[in-house]
Amino acid sequence: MRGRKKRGFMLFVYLMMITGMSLAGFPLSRAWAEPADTAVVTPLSEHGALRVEQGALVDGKGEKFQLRGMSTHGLTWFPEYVCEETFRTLRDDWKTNCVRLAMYTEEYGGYCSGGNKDELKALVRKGVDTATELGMYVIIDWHILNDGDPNIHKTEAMEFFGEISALYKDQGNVIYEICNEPNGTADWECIKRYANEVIPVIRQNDSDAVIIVGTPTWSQEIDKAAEAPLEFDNVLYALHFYAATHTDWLRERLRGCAQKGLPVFVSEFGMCDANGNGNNDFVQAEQWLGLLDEYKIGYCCWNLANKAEASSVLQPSSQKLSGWTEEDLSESGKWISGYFRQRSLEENGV
Ligand code: IDC
Repeated sequence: MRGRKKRGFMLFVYLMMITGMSLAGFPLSRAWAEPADTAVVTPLSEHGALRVEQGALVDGKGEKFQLRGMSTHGLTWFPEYVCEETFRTLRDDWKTNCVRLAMYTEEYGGYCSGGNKDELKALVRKGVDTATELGMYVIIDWHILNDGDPNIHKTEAMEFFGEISALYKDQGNVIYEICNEPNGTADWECIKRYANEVIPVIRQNDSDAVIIVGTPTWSQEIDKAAEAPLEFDNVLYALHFYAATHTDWLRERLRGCAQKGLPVFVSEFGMCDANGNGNNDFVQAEQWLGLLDEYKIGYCCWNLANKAEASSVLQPSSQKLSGWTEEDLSESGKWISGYFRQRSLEENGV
């Protein structure tokens, strides 16, 4: 319906609403007069498509916006958590607004090392579609790790992102993370070469998609990106930390880059050691998240699984996919779910 026709119809509906009458002359039900279900207010319906402006991620209203959420473990290893009931608990109980889908490229029968490509893509689609139904933001993470240089699997990355971005080109909630943690010989020049080829593949389908780019040394050297940023807009640079390993010195680096106006995103962090295990350091974690909240930088916590390691938020004994209680949660799970809730309470009163 366009132009005059649409205006005429809207005027008619408006008159009915203010007079409280239906087409048949009966009073309008509440379902007509008001939104039927207040739960339809979702992170996405409230904030819309995101973009990067003056060094910060902003929402549809142009206000600084923090993504907060959980990262899955490797999709191949823990596919069961990619489902509606899990994501709903993360949205409604943990008060998060985004999910990161970590698809390893080498480890664990990864996408480029013998993994079943069709099954993995189906899981990614299930994750994106589930997040979309719930009005959450979703990050598609090309999880390089052992394969330290993203150029090693560049051709596959270009194929993958070309295919997947064609599917989601019209959606404002899908974010592309093109290389989790470059390391080893992959310096910033290497990463830029890769990004300069992969980003246009996504942008060809979705010209304003937000894209996260990993930085050298397991996504710690954001300063290298600050010295020589990419020439694309709507790009965020990844900083990863593990609170028991990375402390003041990395926070100082973040401060420096944030003050220079570099758009940073913490697409992965843990409260424990960088090996994903060991002891949690909640004092350091609190300092980290406090700083990120101060700068309104978003973050995703590693990892949503029940593996026997400190970074997994669920106890190995827990088989539940949703509605977790304290007994289901590991120490890190209790802490981070509490943190998410507290932030939501402070910001939104719920
Ligand atoms: C770890 C997992 C662990 C798995 C290992 C594989 O927690 O179960 O055996 O990967 O190598 C990262 C990586 C992330 C790591 C995590 C903890 O992005 O894949 O997950 N970590 O080591 N960077 C820093 C820490």
